[in-house]
Amino acid sequence: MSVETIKVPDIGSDAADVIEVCVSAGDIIEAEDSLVVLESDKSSMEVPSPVGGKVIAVLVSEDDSVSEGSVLIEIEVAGESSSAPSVAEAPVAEAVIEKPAAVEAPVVSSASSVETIKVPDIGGEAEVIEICVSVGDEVAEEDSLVVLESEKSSMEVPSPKAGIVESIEIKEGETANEGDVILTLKVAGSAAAPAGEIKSPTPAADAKKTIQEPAKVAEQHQPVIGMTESRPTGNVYAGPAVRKMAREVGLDLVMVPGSGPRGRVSKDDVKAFIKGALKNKTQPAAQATGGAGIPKVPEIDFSKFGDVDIQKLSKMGKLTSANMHRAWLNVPHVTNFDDIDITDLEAFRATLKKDAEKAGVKITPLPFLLKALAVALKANPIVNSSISADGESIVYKNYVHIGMAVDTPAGLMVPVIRDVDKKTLFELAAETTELAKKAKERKLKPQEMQGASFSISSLGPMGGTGFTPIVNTPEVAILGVSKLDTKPVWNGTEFVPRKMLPVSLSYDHRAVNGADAGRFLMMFNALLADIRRMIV
Ligand code: CAO
Repeated sequence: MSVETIKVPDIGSDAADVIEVCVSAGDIIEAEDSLVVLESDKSSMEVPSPVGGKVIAVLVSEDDSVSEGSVLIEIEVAGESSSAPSVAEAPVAEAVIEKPAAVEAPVVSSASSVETIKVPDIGGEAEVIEICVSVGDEVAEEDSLVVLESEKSSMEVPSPKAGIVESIEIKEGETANEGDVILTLKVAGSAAAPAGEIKSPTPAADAKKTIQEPAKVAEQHQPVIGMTESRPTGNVYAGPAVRKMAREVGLDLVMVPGSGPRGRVSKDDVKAFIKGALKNKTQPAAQATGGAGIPKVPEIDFSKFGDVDIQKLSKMGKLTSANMHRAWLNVPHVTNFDDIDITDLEAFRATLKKDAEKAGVKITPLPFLLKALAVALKANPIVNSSISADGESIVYKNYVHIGMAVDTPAGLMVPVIRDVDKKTLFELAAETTELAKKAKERKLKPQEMQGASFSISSLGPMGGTGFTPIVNTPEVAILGVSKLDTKPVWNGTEFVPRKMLPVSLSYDHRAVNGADAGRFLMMFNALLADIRRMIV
């Protein structure tokens, strides 16, 4: 056992701020894991551990100012002490320069409008591990051109100017030294620029900008879904150990959302991404259609912006979340909207109140909606179907079981009213009340939540003027019901007040097309507008 003390290496600047501490006391780390990220006025630098072991003391905090030789971390190294570097100095010399390139960086000279970009001072030989551009590419200022890596360090060389890549003078795998030509760049709109102007290194402020933008880079993951081969990893904020790990498994780091501060990609992010990708691969084809390659939303520490409370999701909440996500990813949703004139229905409902009371039930508009749905579903069987798991067939159901979304303190539950087409209005009223009560008291049995062929989500008075419900796949459609309102309706000669019920039908466009949905909704509308049609 020995204790290694890691100090700040030569950072080419008098002082630097600790902008990130990547380890805590007690952490077991491997050689090359990042310990801290330092940022001077000119550069950003990750200090990797030269040895594996246990962190026993972290001697700096974020925002501390440090300089060459300041003590950062103490690491207890397992095994014989003689095999490890004595103390401090050795690892200091091995510090990784992660993104300082813009500062010292590209040595540039000009020939008319063509700039020659050269390898900056990287403290010795480095291997070209990645060329991030191709001939003809249009690059913006600070876009990464190449990634260089020495035995212990990794560095991105950003473009000092916007322009078009004219030629690339190095190859991946080659060894590069300071002054070697990387590429030539035709600088857009600067043909008249005097040669001397572009010789000046990229200003420090710009360098900082490059360094401080990895969060943006993380956001940029969004549009690259599915682009596994073509995007360079150059713009990814990750340390050399992580890059090495990604290279070893052939992973393009641009695909991996970074969960670290400022979007930094960690080894854990890489592992989680690979696990997720493998899981998606092993899922049945029908389920895997949506999830593969969807990048994770970057983790944000909201407490940085204000006081927060964190509450664990209930089992129910997690289940709902997973179901919603699966449905959203797998189902191409379309929603049709309609307003239904239920003035006459409401008048009839009022006349039923006493009878309903006698029968011990409460009659809301819901049982009417269910009855009309049953008729419309039987007449439009595609809306009451499912796509088979292999995606090869449509399964038409000769039963009408309707799932009813119920808002409960524990979350959303969807008990199922079976054989809706065979039940009376009062039976449906009694059953919806009973199932909603059971849901709210968490007394539903699993079988009472299974087997729906269609769903309804009645937000009623809370429903506003319309919403787009999510199809409860493998069902292919769901009806959303919004708030009943009295509105002026033109009857051909005048505007008259009518009770209008807004509804929305979301459907799986793989099974139900717009005309199917339109026909269904027209029929449903007509049935409710004149409920006598239900017995026709
Ligand atoms: N517009 C205006 N008022 C309506 C209405 C509508 N569309 N639908 C029902 N109402 C009225 C009812 O008539 C009742 O009025 P009274 O108390 O004056 O008689 C009142 O609103 C409350 O009705 P209810 O909610 O008790 O009964 P319901 O049959 O309409 O609905 C249930 C039952 C279980 C569906 C409902 O309670 C519920 O939980 N809805 C929320 C569903 C949900 O969360 N969906 C979202 C899922 S996706 O996140």
